[in-house]
Amino acid sequence: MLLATTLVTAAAPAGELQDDLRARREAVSAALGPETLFIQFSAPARVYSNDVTYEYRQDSDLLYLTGIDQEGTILVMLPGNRVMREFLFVRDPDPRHEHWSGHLLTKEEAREASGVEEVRLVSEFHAFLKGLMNRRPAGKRWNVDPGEYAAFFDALGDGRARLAVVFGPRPGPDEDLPPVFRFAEKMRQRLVGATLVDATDVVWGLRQVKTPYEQDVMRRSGKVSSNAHRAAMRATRPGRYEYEVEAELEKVYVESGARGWSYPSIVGSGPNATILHYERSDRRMEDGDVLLIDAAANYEGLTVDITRTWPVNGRFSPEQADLWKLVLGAQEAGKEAAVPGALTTAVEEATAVVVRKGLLELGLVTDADSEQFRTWYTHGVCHWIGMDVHDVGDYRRPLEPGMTFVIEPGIYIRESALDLLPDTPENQAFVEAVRPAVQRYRDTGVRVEDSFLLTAEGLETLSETVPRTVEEIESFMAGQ
Ligand SMILES: [Mn+2]
Repeated sequence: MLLATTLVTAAAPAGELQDDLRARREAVSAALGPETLFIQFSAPARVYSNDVTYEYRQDSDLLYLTGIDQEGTILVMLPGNRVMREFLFVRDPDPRHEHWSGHLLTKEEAREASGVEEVRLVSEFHAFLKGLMNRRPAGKRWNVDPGEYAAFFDALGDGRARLAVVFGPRPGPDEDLPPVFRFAEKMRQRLVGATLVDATDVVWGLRQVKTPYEQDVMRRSGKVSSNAHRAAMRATRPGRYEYEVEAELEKVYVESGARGWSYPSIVGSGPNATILHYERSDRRMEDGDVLLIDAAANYEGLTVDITRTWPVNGRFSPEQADLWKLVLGAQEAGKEAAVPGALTTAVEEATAVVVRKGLLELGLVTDADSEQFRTWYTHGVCHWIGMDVHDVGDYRRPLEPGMTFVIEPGIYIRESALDLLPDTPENQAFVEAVRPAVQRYRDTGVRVEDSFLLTAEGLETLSETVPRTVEEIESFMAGQ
């Protein structure tokens, strides 16, 4: 409920967000056309244990279009309507619920927070839909302007109407239908005269290019997460536990007004730095380890994504510095490739060129032109960021100003990676040749990840204040 509360208490500039939300909805409406009914549901609460739920996480698309962070909210848009093109359904007043779980938005508060003029109670939703199906809508303003819904009703009568929802990824034939698919199926049987259309590309395509308002929030979000990384760097020393550093990191989120993390913090020292999604954070950090932290806050509903790897004792060993400089160089190459009109695959490819060559120089591969480098360079490096840390958006779409993304090359020297290779004569020769270098670099993982906003002038780094080079990190950790 944080976002909605923030809006009502006007911590954000009054009206700026609401203007943005309105423009987002208008863009969706324009793309869907006047014969379409668009419906977007909020996310359900999810059970953590027995009668305890997880902290509520709103559906990103509903949040994007309404700014309402409350369960039981539904957005309906009828772009062909004359006046009431947007309807917001919110939970009915419930004093007992408010006693146990806090304030529920009144219709007026929901109207102010979202900028949707027509707010109704969710208990009216089914009657509203039944009215649409029968071309005789319920609602107090029906008699005022009987032609309000004419465009949609005419389309329904002629069999041209469309029901649009964000389907998202399709489930496999043996998987259960997600709720939006079940809803669409019910509607298909009852909303005679309408065909189902998928609004995923429309909504996710919009989310892919951040509005000026969102860009400002991304900058603030980047600052909070950058401060957290700095605090974590300063809190690191031999003998402390990973969870102690994690506490210092996440403290910065909360005291900055962020709700918390946007994904569970990855705080891995020593061999744990080679585990991509390490979550336990229970190891004692030793002199000579690196610590890899991949973490970011959910701030006003938007997140960046930052990773740094630093020496626990404040000084990189020669081997650690070799690998760190290699990923920094790869990231630099990726940044140069991240220009308007380029594809993210070009960014990936630019980093790989540097990594292939660097691994050959370190003796970790024997053939820079082969796929050997994938033994140590195991994941993609460029993804969108926004409301979700791996944000929605088409990777076939060329980069354009307003897009936000990360470049995150990482190298992980796990000896066991050699055991995964198919047992062929070529691989046996490869394993034999690289074994000494693997011994030298074993159990070391390094990843550098910065968050970027592409502007017409070039890349803006949203994580700029986090020390990055060997020299920057060492002098920062020394307290200089
Ligand atoms: Mn990432």
